[in-house]
Amino acid sequence: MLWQISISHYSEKVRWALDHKRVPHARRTPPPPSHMAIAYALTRGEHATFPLMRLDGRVIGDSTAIIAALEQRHPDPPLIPADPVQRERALALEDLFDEAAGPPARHLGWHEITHDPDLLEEVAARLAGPPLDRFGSIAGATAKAFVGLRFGVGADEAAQESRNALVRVFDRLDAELDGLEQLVGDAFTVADLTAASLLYPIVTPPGAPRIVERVPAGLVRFQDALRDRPGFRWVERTYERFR
Ligand SMILES: N[C@@H](CCC(=O)N[C@@H](CS)C(=O)NCC(=O)O)C(=O)O
Repeated sequence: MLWQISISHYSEKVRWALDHKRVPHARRTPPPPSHMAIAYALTRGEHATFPLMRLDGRVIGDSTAIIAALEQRHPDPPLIPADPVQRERALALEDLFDEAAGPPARHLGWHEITHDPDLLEEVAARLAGPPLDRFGSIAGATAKAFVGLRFGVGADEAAQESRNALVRVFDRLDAELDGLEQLVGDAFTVADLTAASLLYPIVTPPGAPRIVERVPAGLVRFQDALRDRPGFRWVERTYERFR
């Protein structure tokens, strides 16, 4: 069983690993912010975030721990290389993109959504699900308050810091790829999966989660500034080839 948030890029990371390994599973998608209380209860206070996965009777929090456990339980096809040097590089890059790309991608994504009131109502209503989705303005106000309090979404200066952080992530991605197609060796690994999934809210490639069709105008402007970068096109290609 996977507990997830549909638009969350950390949930997308785990869904991609599960789909890649063709692991049959059920999914629960409780509306945020109720997921925090559910996560606390399921992990006895250890985790407040989704995704969570129940595997062999154990509830595992954190996408990295979930993929490590999946790799043990369902080794084929592998996502973590067997070669020790490649393994170390793949896991280090997984951590790097988790930490360097995850927070600014989420922050900027929500910043641009909250600056587009109609889109905010639509996104929040979809996330809330029935019957709350009938009250778009209440769902929108609640979502805006939650992301403001929890992730500091609101100020333009903070959004600019996230843009700067994301440009540094693309610099690093371009350098790590160095013109190649995979980040580690010749095979698709957890490093590729993590970089592509955690950057999906910024690149919005076909095949990535889309709960509403429209991309906010502020995000389109940022995409236009990044579009010709090798890493940006690589995220699109990685979705096309492996998702
Ligand atoms: N390090 C965690 C991060 C997961 C995470 O931040 N999940 C977000 C959704 S994008 C969440 O549940 N946030 C709730 C909160 O922090 O209040 C992982 O890799 O699973």
